[in-house]
Amino acid sequence: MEQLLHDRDRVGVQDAVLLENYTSEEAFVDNLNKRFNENVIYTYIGPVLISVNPYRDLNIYGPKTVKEYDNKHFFEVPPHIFAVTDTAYRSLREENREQCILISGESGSGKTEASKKVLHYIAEVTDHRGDVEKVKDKLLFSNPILEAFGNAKTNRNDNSSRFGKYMDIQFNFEGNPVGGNILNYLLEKSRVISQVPGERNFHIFYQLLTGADDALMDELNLKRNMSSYYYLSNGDKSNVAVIEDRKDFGEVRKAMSTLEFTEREQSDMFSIISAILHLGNVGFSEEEGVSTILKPDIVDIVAKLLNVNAEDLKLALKQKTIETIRDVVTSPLNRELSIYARDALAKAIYDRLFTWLVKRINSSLQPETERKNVVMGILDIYGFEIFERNSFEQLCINYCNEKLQQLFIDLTLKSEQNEYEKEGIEWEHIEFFDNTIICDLIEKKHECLISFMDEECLRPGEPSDITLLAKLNTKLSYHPHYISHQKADVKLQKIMGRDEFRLIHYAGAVTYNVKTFIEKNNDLLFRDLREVMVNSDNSIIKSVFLESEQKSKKRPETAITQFKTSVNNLMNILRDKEPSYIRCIKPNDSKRAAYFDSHLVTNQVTYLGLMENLRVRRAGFAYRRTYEQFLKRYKCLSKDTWPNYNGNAKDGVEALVRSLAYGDKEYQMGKTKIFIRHPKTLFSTEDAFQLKKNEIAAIIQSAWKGL
Ligand code: AOV
Ligand code: MG
Repeated sequence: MEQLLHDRDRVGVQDAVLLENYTSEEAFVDNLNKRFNENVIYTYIGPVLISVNPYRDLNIYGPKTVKEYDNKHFFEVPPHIFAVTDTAYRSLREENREQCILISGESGSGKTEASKKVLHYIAEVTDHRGDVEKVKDKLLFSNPILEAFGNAKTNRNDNSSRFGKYMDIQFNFEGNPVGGNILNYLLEKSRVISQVPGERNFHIFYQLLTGADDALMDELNLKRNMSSYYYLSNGDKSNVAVIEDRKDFGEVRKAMSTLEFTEREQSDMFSIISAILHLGNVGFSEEEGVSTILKPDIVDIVAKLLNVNAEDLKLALKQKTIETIRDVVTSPLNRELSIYARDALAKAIYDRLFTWLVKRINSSLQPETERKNVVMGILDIYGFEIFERNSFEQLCINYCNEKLQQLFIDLTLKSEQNEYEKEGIEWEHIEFFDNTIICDLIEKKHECLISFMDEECLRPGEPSDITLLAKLNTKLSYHPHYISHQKADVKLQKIMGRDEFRLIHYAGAVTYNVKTFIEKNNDLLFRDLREVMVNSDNSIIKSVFLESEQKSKKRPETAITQFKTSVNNLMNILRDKEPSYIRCIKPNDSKRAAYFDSHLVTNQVTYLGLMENLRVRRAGFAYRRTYEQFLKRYKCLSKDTWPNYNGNAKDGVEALVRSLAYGDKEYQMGKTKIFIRHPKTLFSTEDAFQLKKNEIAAIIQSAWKGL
């Protein structure tokens, strides 16, 4: 037990709570660095797991390691994602408590890999009977499908998730998985139509083009040449060494059959992917403000693939119909608007295909019986983002992180408080930064950023990004966490554009550029195109467009309001579960093994609020253990408990600390645990223990020799 406690010079401490200088960020990062250099990537802050991406295979997830962690107490084994998962799983099984594993961290820090390890561990330690195995296969195989459609190569991560994901695993009373359910959040659909240099479109496009056999290619009217497709043309066309599209495509097809996708469903999906590729190649010219389609035969191909009427589609790309109270007005589009309509269609189709896919996977994951099951949720969601240029997407993502941080504060403080109460120890008030003020600034009814944005988007007349910014500045400048250009000091004004505003998030200040805010928030698809899609004979297209048509008989909700609703639903799902936290950290920006960039790590430690977390954990007592555990390890340090002791554990510990001469303020005795205030007390006890152990070993050895 606690074998790493005494090895702290070389591998650092396994729980940051034991750092002597716990308020120092430098000491904290140093400790991570020390461990990283020894290939130890996991460290705790109390129950919270910190994971530093090693960027190489460490061989620490195999069957031997699973066995080492299976059904072990958290403190008996070194920090590991398996330990956290095991603890959550035991609590679910033995106490019937619903669990959630919350994984956060910036792009490339290892969130998705961590979520897979959790699932992998659960799959390993549960029954291997045929029916259970089948459910686990489905859970595991949902990943390659979702990653094919929802992940892409970015400059930060070759396999970056471009959507947020929450997955429930449902367990029966025996503790075996019987089903699952996935919720998806905010797919980055703009990637379908363009990518920044060095990045790619979603994996599936490349997988299809390299992996499909000739018959399928013919059927889909596709050529293997990537540069034939405009929507792929500005992306990275080089073959990324680590991405094996062809092999991955095979995996996706296998996964689809494991999840019982029909042939028809698969062919409808690939038709849609191909239709999007062709749609991107539809060009327009313009005469006197009226656009014409340059190569109408491409539209014919798109129409055939989507199973819609080609003439209707052509018309819908050139005109828009608006219904007013009195009549219906049709007006022609100019070239720019035709391109806008084309791209909006491509994005809408892809986004809805993705949502359909999640639903389809969920229907495969439904448990066979209706019994009440207990669930363990896994949240793999985008971390806080601060880029050079931050737009609407970053606002949504950072808002979501703000809410998760709020929940985190709430739950960690609450659990500290609960433990103190349960143990009958006096609760000491802890000062901490409450980010409710920022959450309110973004989402509080009628007087927040979201409501003003919606107001402006829905306003008659000609709302623009600039009028939006003016409104935000007027209404929100009073708020301490909102900085307008005017309100900024001279130094800040120099780096802040006039089309920007700045929010002081819990994790730091972020400057947002309002360009395209209105367009992205309105998320408009012209009615003419929607009607064409509703009449499609492709079963997927028809169903997804019909569904959203029915949902939005009136005006559809804006993008950010929809997002707000889903974030708040997520918070409600998480709130009544027992949480486990995994905080992922990226060691460097170049995806390199064995390189620890302290500066970069320090930034992430700030964004993740880890120092605050540590402070809360340390506010009371650094160390706590049950009397049994404490006595078992240290009983040899007192004559009262060694070599023979038959009393109860609490009395034993009482006697032990008396002979170790602990100061009165240094510890408290709870109902089942001892609480120790400072690490140095524990360390001197630990050092004494190591000495004693060696002494005893020497005695035993000489006794052997004497025999
Ligand atoms: P992310 O999910 O946090 O980024 P990933 O989980 O995709 O990041 O990790 C990025 C890459 O780091 C992986 O493809 C692996 O190569 C490597 N990696 C991560 N964790 C480990 C590990 N435990 N052991 C070995 N290699 C690892 V993003 O989805 O971009 O926010 O949107
Ligand atoms: Mg990911």
